[in-house]
Amino acid sequence: MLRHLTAGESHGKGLTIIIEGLPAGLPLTEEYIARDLRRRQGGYGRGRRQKIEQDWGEIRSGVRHGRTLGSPIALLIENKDWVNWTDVMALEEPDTPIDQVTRLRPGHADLPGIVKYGFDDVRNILERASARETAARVAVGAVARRFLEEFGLRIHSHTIAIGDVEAQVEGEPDWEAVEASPVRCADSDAAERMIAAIDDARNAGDSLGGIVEVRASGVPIGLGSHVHWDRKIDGRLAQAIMSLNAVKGVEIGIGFTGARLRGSQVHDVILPIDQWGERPWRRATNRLGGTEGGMTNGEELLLRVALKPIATLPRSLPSADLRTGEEIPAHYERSDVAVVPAAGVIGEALVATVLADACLEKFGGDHIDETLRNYHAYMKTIGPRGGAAVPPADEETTEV
Ligand code: EPS
Repeated sequence: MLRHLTAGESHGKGLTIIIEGLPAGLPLTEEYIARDLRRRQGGYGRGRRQKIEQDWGEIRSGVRHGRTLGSPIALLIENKDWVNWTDVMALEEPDTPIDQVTRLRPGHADLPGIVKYGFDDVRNILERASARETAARVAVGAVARRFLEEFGLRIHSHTIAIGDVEAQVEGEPDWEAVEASPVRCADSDAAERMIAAIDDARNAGDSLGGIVEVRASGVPIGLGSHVHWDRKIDGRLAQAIMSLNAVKGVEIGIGFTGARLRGSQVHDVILPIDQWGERPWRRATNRLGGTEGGMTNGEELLLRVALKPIATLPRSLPSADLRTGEEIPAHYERSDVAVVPAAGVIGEALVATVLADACLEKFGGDHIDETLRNYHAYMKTIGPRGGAAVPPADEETTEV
């Protein structure tokens, strides 16, 4: 329902994004999108590139007088670094030969990409494989988030590990503390150790990975479907998350831990109506992370994302040269040390994009008012089938 395409190379002119399928009438501004773009660029462990870029999504179409038109939304994010790469990234054949990248980096797209596409310059692969593209995905996610706010749905993320340093966070993290933390971690003691670990890795010419958690609250029951594999919400979320550079694992709820427990220790007991509070069909626990049978179950959505350390290493790993096949250290230009804090922000965007798509599928509508009418009507029907009174749907909610 909500489709998007991104285009752009890391050191080309910029990133181009087209988003299609949002209803008309949704308030949307460039400033709103800029907030998430800025959050993605921050975080301790970033390299020199982020000092050059100041990402801003210019809305080129699909919005008039502050509201969406229902037509495709086109966005442009300029690469400020492009001016330093005009020869290397020129559209035309260069007059003098450009140095080719042939020293393959283990862990990056270099080797499979060059073999698959038949090039002899790895730059033709690495430019698009670069995580620069995640700026575009965050712009899409920001537009999706704006739509989801209309349903009172909120999405946050925080860092739970960098390298072998793990945060101790019980219950709901303090989101303000997360946003203020250089590593986006709610446990300030762990945050200090994470920063020290990043410094150590940088001094050693190495990189670090980690784990982030993405949480979505206010998610209505019944997004996705049990009826077919590609409609299952958990499958769609996992696919979106796994499409992020460096991700090697995704867990929903207690994930792998649940595999070692008994059913009675895992499944979330359904509470009776007198214990529901503001939302219907509440659970005593949320170990399954908000999905059952390929659908959201009304509990908070909990996803954990494992990132491998960045593949570009100042102290290069041994590798082989594309031309000769002989041993040579891997290519190095410049890189981040850790992108775990940024990955949380990108994870939010990916979850927002999937949930916005699923909300459109469920509630439809050509204008946002129609979408919200359908949403509120649905929320009125979801109580006990015998007709007992249910807590009201969030009819007043238009913003978070
Ligand atoms: C990246 C390498 C670095 C990162 C880049 C992703 O770029 P450069 O080679 O220009 O220093 O900074 O990420 C971004 C540009 C960004 O905006 O996140 C890579 O190889 O994936």
